[in-house]
Amino acid sequence: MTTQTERSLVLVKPDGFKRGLSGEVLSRIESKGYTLVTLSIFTPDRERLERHYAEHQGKPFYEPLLDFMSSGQVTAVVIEGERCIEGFRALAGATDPSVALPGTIRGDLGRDWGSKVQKNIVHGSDSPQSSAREIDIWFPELV
Ligand code: IDP
Ligand code: MG
Repeated sequence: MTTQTERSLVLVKPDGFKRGLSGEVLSRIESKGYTLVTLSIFTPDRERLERHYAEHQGKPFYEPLLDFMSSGQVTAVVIEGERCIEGFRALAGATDPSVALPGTIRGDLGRDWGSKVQKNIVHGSDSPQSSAREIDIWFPELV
């Protein structure tokens, strides 16, 4: 089977950044064999987050999610490698950190903190379409 090189948008969310886990996340990405294309650290504004999370608008966790994601700095990264979209989702683990398997980023490093939004350390694009859309939002200069 031949596959094309892909790119994925990875975010170390404010919970992960505050806990000093950016390096751990980047280390797992590099240890897996994916390449770092570009990286930026900043506090995202709501306009960018509304675009990024448009699919979740109207859900009960939408406002808490935007509040959480705009609460501090994130490490935004574009990674590259064959099937890295699927591969990083596997590294990240399930959305809910309480059930994410040990060995995954969310399973090893995340937990429930009793908040309205799941604070789960990382974001990763879920499809080539999402990746293209999200890289345009976070790194328009790359597109
Ligand atoms: P994903 O990050 O695993 O792709 P999505 O369903 O795209 O998960 O949700 C985006 C983010 O919204 C999650 O990473 C998590 O922070 C939060 N979230 C998703 N579902 C829930 C929920 O049912 N309760 C609280 N927060 C949620
Ligand atoms: Mg998602």
